[in-house]
Amino acid sequence: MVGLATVFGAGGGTSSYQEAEAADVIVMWGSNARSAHPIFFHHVLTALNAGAKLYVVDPRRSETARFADRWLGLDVGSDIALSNTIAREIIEAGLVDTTFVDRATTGFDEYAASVQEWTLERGEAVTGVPADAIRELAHAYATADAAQLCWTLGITEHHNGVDNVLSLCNLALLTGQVGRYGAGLTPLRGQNNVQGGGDMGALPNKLPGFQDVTDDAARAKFDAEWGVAVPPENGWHLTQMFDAMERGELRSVFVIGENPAQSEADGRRAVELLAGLDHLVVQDIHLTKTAEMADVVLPGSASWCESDGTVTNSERRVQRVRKALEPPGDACDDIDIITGLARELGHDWHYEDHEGIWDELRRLSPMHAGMSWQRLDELGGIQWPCFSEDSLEPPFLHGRLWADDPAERGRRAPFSVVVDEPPVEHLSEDYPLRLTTGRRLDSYNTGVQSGGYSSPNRIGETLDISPADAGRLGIADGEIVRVASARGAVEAPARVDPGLRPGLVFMTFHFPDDVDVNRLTIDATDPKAGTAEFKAAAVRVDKLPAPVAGD
Ligand SMILES: Nc1nc2c(c(=O)[nH]1)N[C@H]1C(S)=C(S)[C@@H](COP(=O)(O)OP(=O)(O)OC[C@H]3O[C@@H](n4cnc5c(=O)[nH]c(N)nc54)[C@H](O)[C@@H]3O)O[C@H]1N2
Ligand SMILES: Nc1nc2c(c(=O)[nH]1)N[C@H]1C(S)=C(S)[C@@H](COP(=O)(O)OP(=O)(O)OC[C@H]3O[C@@H](n4cnc5c(=O)[nH]c(N)nc54)[C@H](O)[C@@H]3O)O[C@H]1N2
Ligand SMILES: [Mo]
Repeated sequence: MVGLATVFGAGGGTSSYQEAEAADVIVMWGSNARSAHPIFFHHVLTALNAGAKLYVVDPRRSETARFADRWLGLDVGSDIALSNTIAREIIEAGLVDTTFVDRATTGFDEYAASVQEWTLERGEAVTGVPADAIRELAHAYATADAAQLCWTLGITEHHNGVDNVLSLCNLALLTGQVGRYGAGLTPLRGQNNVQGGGDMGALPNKLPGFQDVTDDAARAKFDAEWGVAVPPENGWHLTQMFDAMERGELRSVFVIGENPAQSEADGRRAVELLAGLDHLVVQDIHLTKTAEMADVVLPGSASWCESDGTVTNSERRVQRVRKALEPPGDACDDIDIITGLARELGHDWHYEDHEGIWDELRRLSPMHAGMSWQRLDELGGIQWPCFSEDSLEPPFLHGRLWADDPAERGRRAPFSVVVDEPPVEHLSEDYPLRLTTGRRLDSYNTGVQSGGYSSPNRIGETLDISPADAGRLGIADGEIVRVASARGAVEAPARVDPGLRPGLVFMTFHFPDDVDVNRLTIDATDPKAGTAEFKAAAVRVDKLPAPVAGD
């Protein structure tokens, strides 16, 4: 979101899901939507059935790549090298949308000069993707009537995730593939409501509606509504919190709906720091590994189908959720726990109902002002921004960039010069293989919510390895191996996967009670977004010694 906000001024995807169906070229870059975003991928499949072309940029031949017209299997962390090469090819082939660039962007000349060194040959050498595939993607994207560029964690979970995003925005600016129906930039969000969390100000530098914490005028509105003085300083994001724990500056933590003991990179460090806190409070619907460490557990918060409210999905669409079941036992809604705590702390918070909470947001966040409960019901959901009750904005953002009148066009979108930087942890003789981690369709994050489910097709944690590396190391499919990084080691059965290129291994993090994969990952972090480099660690894989006869 930081990257998109830098270029376009708004930290949200530019298009709606439905628009994928109107695209004639779709690029899924570091996104395995077939497994992780099946609803969105359904729209992609509709487009493919209608003749659209799909390009997938992923080090693995993922489930999504299996549907691709062309799969670009690049080396982990070489995305900027690839996008710069694509940009140079677009420029050299005369495929730049010069009208759009002249009207709506800044910094083209400097950017064009910066990618000049990225010939197809150099691109191939650095990324491992054949030059003809890079050329094909460049031409298809630039000449499409409407092209969608979608990305997820393969782009953002790197030490330079923001630069990765900026490098993809550059491609859209170069070709005018943004601000029109069907064309756009689509970052797919994680949970059903992670966008909503951001909208509501669950970010260290933002108030609800993405208003800056450091903006005096914005804060004044909240001070008046809430009857408190909102602190004017930005807070810490997740990885900065762990650094602050290490420095002893953060002594007390309140976790709501997260399981950091198992989801943080460099898990052993994370657990040590959580264990060393003076006070840890966890509010969760399950007794997680993090909750087991807590001084206070606020249990039994009601799950999503047992409470009312809204969620905002990746296409910025706010939808109501309604209570379908009564919560079990004494379980309470999260909001009741939070308002109850506020009252204990001496603030007289009370709301008549969920609509009352929503109306407070509408008073404070201009981009939500037009979304009354009634309209949300009638329309079945509304995308932000929605400034007034009589307006409905177009389904995509930044159409203004195409306006004939310069005043209407407003702020231009800047190109960004971005420099290729390999992952923080280099491969070495001791740790010669690249480990990337990610998801499978049938499990969810740290497994808290999907752990109980079993089916004959479901496999637990595995170390996925290419046939070439397995052969070289004498590892058979299903054999238990030891995987070690500079931070820790785990054991897991090997799974020989022909979709992996030599040098690359893959694990999920869905079964941490059996195999704690985050003991291996590195917590190198992008300072701009606070996202850890879950996608690139250096590891070694060893066969376990054969059991001694008679054991
Ligand atoms: N079934 C299921 N769905 C989920 C989730 C789940 O756990 N299970 N989790 C949800 C959450 S929280 C999120 S954030 C999303 C994540 O959704 P995705 O980001 O799509 O899922 P991942 O598998 O983490 O990573 C996507 C791909 O990035 C690739 N990749 C790794 N390194 C690189 C690289 O250097 N460059 C490029 N280009 N690609 C790379 C991986 O091979 C992988 O296929 O999924 C959400 N949906
Ligand atoms: N190795 C590796 N590690 C990763 C990643 C990776 O790709 N690789 N991805 C990272 C990413 S993108 C993410 S998002 C994180 C996910 O990391 P986490 O968010 O820590 O993992 P989850 O398992 O989704 O935990 C969510 C918790 O919320 C609780 N919960 C669900 N609904 C409610 C509710 O209504 N109220 C309350 N109070 N609690 C509720 C669940 O019971 C669960 O304990 O993992 C990160 N870690
Ligand atoms: Mo996520």
